[in-house]
Amino acid sequence: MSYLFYCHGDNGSMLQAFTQALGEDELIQWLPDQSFDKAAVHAAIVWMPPEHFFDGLDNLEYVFALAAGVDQLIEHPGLRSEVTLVRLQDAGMGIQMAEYVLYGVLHAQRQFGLFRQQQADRNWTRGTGICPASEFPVSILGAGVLGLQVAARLHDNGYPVRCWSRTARQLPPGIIGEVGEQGLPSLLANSRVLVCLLPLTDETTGLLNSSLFGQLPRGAFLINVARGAHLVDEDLLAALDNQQLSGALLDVFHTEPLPPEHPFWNHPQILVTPHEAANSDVKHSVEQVVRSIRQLQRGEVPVGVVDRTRGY
Ligand code: NDP
Ligand code: OXD
Repeated sequence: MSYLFYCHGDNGSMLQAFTQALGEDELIQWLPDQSFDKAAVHAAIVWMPPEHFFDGLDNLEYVFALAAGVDQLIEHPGLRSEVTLVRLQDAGMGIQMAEYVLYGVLHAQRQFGLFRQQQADRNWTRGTGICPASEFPVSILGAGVLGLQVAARLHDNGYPVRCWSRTARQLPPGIIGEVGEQGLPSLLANSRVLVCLLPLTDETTGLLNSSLFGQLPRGAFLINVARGAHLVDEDLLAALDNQQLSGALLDVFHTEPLPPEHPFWNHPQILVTPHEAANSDVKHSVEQVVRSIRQLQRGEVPVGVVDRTRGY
């Protein structure tokens, strides 16, 4: 079987690792205007494929996403809905995501945003007291592969943690779960920091808006590491202006790279990072995809098959 490969931003290491791991199977690197036997391609391995990537791939059965989130693939106009989509699970991202979120939570809890502004003004004013982690609750929207690892790290660091999911989940001891729309108000009311780790779906697009911010305690801090389209940008700016929120750490944006004229770049209460909260690791990604390929060849169902009806 032939596998068509495209990984945006790959420096060659992902391509080389897949070529070695697939052995007998042919890996074709997708290049613009390159001719190859499209009929022989039954599977593709991709991250951010270009617009015409899927053109003419009439026998395509499987797409392996080199990412945890598959919103861009689900929305890709060239990808037929009957093609089975398999995503990465963790692949080294859980640990990195937990570190990133912990940094943001510490930033909020220890008032580093305030001290950063004071430093700019050479202003030596001591804080209003240090709130212990045990009195600084953090909530995570999403109790999936990454959300649960973030939750465990924050819990280990002494923060009370709540997680929100669509369906009831078995959670590790000490972590409170809230489910569905009815569970959201009490989670929000108990959040000094709100972390978004949801997949982008019809239900979750634009969820981080004025109405949701209004249900958080005054002065709460937002961390968005999921997708830019979860956030209504103007509503965040308004919530910072009226001090409903004290700050935000954002890794993902409606348009990436974040356009130079975007107000987030210069906002004193917003920290911007370039979609770097967590990167999939080459070794784990290749092992996981090749394991899934072999499972499918044996007629088994691999982990990470996307349910298109729920959108993740
Ligand atoms: P999972 O699919 O494992 O987890 C998703 C979680 O969200 C599940 O708990 C799910 O609920 C919950 N959920 C989905 N829809 C709803 C809803 N409508 N209401 C309430 N809860 C909902 O995903 P991962 O943890 O692997 O990844 C999460 C996202 O993180 C990715 O989709 C991607 O967008 C983002 N990401 C960002 C990275 C970065 O560098 N910034 C890197 C990697 C991922 P249930 O448990 O009931 O299914
Ligand atoms: C992902 C990402 O979804 O990097 O894996 O955003």
